[in-house]
This record gives sequence, C-alpha cells and structure tokens, in this order.
Amino acid sequence: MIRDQSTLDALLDSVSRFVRERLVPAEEAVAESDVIPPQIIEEMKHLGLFGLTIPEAYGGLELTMEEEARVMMELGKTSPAFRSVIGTTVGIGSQGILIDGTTEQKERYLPKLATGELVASFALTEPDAGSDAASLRTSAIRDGDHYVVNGTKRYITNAPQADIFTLMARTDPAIKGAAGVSAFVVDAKSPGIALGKIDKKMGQRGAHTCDVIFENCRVPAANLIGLKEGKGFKTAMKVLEKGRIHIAAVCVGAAQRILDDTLRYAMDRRQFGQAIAQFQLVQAMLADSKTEVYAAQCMVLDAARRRDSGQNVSTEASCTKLFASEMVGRVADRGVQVFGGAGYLSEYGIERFYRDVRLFRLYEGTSQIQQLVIARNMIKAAG
Ligand code: COS
Repeated sequence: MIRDQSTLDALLDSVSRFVRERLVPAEEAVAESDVIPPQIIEEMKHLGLFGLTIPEAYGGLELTMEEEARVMMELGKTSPAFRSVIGTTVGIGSQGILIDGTTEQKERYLPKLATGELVASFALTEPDAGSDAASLRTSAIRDGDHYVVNGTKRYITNAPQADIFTLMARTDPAIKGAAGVSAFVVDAKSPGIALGKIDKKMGQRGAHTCDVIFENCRVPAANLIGLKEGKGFKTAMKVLEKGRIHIAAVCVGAAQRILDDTLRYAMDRRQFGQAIAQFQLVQAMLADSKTEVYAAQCMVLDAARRRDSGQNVSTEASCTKLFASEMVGRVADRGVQVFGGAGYLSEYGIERFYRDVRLFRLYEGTSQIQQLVIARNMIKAAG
C-alpha cells in the first residue's frame, strides 16, 4: 500500500540520489577498509533511514511494507553493507518491540531507534541452533525482578555496533521446543556481555558479525518483550517473516544494479568488431536476468501489498525470499560471465557483488528453510 505517492516519490528520489552520489563512489574504499565512514552513517540518520519502519508517533516514517520494499529496492543498488548499517535497526532488531512489545517498551526504545541514536541487533542464532531456531539453548532464568542470561549467540549482524539486542532465550528449560523461548530487549553495555572477534566473511565488508557471549548477565524483568514468557519464538518468526520481504526487496535492488553494470559493459566491450551486446548468446544472458529481476520485483510488491492488507503472508514471504535471493545469485553469476576475465578482477566490482549477494541465500532463513515453510503451509492448507 502506498499512502501518498508524491511523498514516497520524494523519499525514493533522495535515497536514489544518496546511493548514486554518496554510496556508489564509496563502495571500493569500504570494501578495502572494512569500515563505513561515520559521515555516511550521519547522512543516513539525516535521511531518516534508521526510522523507516517505526511509527510516526515514535519519530519514524512508518512506511508500509510496500513503501519499505520500494525504498529497499533503491538502497539495494549499492554494496549490501550499506543497507546492513540500518538493516537490523529498521528490521529484525526493532520489529520484535514494535510487534509484541508493551507501550512502555515502545516508548522507551523506538524513538531512539528511529533517529539512529540506538542501533538494534537480533540475537537468535547460536553455535548449535541455526535453522533449528527452536532448539536454542541460551537460558534466561528468573531471579527476583531480573532474568539471568547465559549462553552464546553466533553470526550476530551489527553486534559490534549494537546498543540493544533483541534476544531470544529459554526461560523454561523444562520445555525443549519453541514454547520455552522468550524475547528480551537487552542493553548491549550490560555487565556479563562479551563480544567475540569480528568474523572474517566471504563478502559484505563493512558489515560486521560476531559472537555475543552472555555470562550471568542480569536483564530486568521489565525488558521481557510483551512481559509474557514463552512468546519469544513466535515474536522471532513474525519478525523474520517481515524481514524476508525486506531482504527480497534488497535482492531486487542489487540484481538491478548488477544488471545495469552488466548491460553497460556489454555495450562498451567490443569483440569480433562489435559490441558484445550484439551477440545473441550475450543477449540471452541479459534477457534472462531482466526477466528474473522483473519476476522477483512483482513477487516482492505483491507479497508486500498482501501483508499491508492484513493477509497472512507466511508462504508469500518465503516464496519471495527464496526466489529473489536465488535470482540475484544467478544474475551476479551471469554478470561475471558477461564481464569475462574482467569479471574475475576486483577492480570491476562485479566479483564483489558476486560474493556479497551470496549471503542473501543464507541469512534470515536459508533457501532450504524457505522451501520447508512453503511446503509445510501448503500441506497444512490442503489438510
Ligand atoms: N508467525 C507467527 N507464528 C509462527 C510463525 C509465523 N511466521 N511461524 C511459526 N509460528 C509459530 C507456530 O504456529 C508454532 O506455534 P504453535 O506451537 O502455537 O502452533 C510455533 O511458532 C512453532 O512453530 P513450528 O512448529 O513451525 O517450529 P519449528 O521448530 O518446526 O521451526 C522453522 C520452524 C524451521 C520454520 C523455524 O525454526 C525457522 O524459521 N528457522 C530458520 C530460522 C532463521 O531464519 N534464522 C535466521 C536467523 S536471523 S539472520
């Protein structure tokens, strides 16, 4: 749903200009240094990017899912590390508070998240609980008006920058599955929290992940999201469901950028006396990529509109994330192929995108998890 087309167009315009003029020129330096310049983060704050999804009442832009998707399609047209700066605050790190938090919790955190004063991160995954999220072992045991948290979280995006974590932990060790899990907002500076060393990743340099280790960390009981135990797994699933449409939109943006670069190269690069874009085998690759980007874009917008209209989009969110994240992998692969030898060199940037987009098939649910969710929903509906 688009509430006001001209307001959205103005926002898309400024994001698009920011991407073109500020982010694209900084891509190589960020990949080299593994650091996003603080000046760029400040500019993101001024643009309101940290508050895209937060209600206006708490100082955000309160974008609908369709509006958010369209913004992500623009922001996606540069190195994914830039999106990652705001990604966990706009998405999985804040949405638990927004969806299931109490009014007091929303009032306390959302205004500061909206301005970027606080960075939120999402702590679900553990060394032995990834796809099988319901088997997580981090414990949060009630002790007076606190919970005592022990355990390790792994691959936590933006953990080194985080001010708060949306943490999923088991409050009832007697219940092994999803029903024993609760969600908390945890101040990242709390005593008893240590960070592991920053992970060395395949790509997305500038975006950081690391372990977060909780050792007798005392979290006020008032920080239990919704003040209800046993609801944390469902909170995480709701958050991830929305996040999957968001990530799919980023995939569409990235694929469009890769395709634009690929087309430009194919029109410039000459072989056998003409631009390689004139060769039908190259045209086939361009056309396949164009078709797939278009298909993914239609899926993202349809899933987003359905969610905006209040429909259950568990299946559509997973279909969209599955298709879009696999699609951008194919588009990047064809991009490298069209660039030929140049595609293998770092100076052309296409190999960087090839590595960067590989993550989209892994996080916020692997492709196999999306397949599982889709098929389970089909079987349930048919039964
Ligand atoms: N919205 C609301 N509730 C949901 C839900 C959703 N999208 N998905 C599941 N639930 C509920 C279920 O309805 C069930 O509730 P009841 O017990 O009341 O019926 C509960 O949550 C448990 O669900 P389920 O039985 O399906 O849990 P499973 O352990 O079988 O796990 C998968 C389901 C595998 C789909 C889940 O663990 C998953 O998504 N794993 C991937 C995790 C992930 O994306 N990690 C990335 C980390 S963040 S980068």
